[in-house]
Amino acid sequence: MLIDEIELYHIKMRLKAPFRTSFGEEQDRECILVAAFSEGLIGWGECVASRFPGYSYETVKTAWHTLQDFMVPAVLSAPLAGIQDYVQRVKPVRGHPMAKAGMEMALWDLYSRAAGQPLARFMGGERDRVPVGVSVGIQPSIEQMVQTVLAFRDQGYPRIKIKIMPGRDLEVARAVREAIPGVPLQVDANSAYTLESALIFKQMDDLDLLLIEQPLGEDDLVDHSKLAPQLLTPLCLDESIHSLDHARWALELGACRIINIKPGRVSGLYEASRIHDYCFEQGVPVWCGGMLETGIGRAANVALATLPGFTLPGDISASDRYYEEDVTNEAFVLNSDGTLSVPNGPGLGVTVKNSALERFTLNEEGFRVT
Ligand code: NPG
Repeated sequence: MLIDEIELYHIKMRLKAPFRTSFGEEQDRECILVAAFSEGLIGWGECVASRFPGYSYETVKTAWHTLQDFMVPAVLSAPLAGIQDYVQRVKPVRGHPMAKAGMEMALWDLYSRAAGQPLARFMGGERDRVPVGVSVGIQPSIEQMVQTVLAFRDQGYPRIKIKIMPGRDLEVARAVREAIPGVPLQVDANSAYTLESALIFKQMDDLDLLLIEQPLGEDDLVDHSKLAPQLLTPLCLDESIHSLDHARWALELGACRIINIKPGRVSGLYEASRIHDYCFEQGVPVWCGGMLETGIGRAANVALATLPGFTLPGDISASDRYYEEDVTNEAFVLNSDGTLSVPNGPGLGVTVKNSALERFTLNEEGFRVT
């Protein structure tokens, strides 16, 4: 496939409510949208790097540079033989998984559109609905956390995740557990602790949590492997897993029993599906994480979550959980059974609303074959 043109859009969208984690607060979400043009078709991708390097070292600016100087030339230099060809071409670029993944998503959209198939089918997924949950940021008080969780429970979210940080952990989790007995609940620390805090996590064993996500440092598989056997609750890794090798190492070390897969964190849907396949063979449950995506990235996450090993509900909430207005014409809506429906149109199955894109765009640039 010959890609004739790539457009990059740096966009900024106001969240309905600020989203606070152990590494900071976001009120406006910034990201990069990638449009790839070929043979009259357009494929869209979303690069999830944020404005601030708190979750990962990548930012909108580093991703723009990496896309412009390396991914765009890799794609425009010669006709592509497929997704794997792209993956090989960008392999020499060390790191920068979110930039790689944003471009890759646009190519997945293009290739599945060209095949006339929904991306989910193109990737081998079989479900037409995927189970989802909601992720609730750190709130100003325990009471506000409980109220926010109850409101999401009442909206029909069947699984709740709450963010925790030092000083706002056990008591908050206990209050939420008491408010929603029996509802699947998990906590996410976003790497905010060290092994010295093991006791806090041991005390969480009484709360019947589905999992504890990324308690320790991103590069700390060793201490995770020391913490995991001290707990009854399964540990799940997010920030620590950037590739299939990381997943294998973490499982071999006993550093986790569950893996959160985010396409942006692992260089794209290709590596994401390889991690899925490996975990599926090993009987290790996986679930799809979220990064407050627009309708574009959300559609890709929904497609990924149709693969059979995604047995736990994803952080893939309905569009109205995040934004008053999305950049896509189609919205994802929560079904009464706590799922999102998989779009059945070709590719990602969503289309870009040009008027919204124009309003949200801070900067745009086009690149053509010269
Ligand atoms: O629903 O998309 C969502 C948010 C899920 O909690 C969520 N994401 O650490 O997993 C995370 C967190 C996140 C959000 C990370 C934004 C980075 C940026």
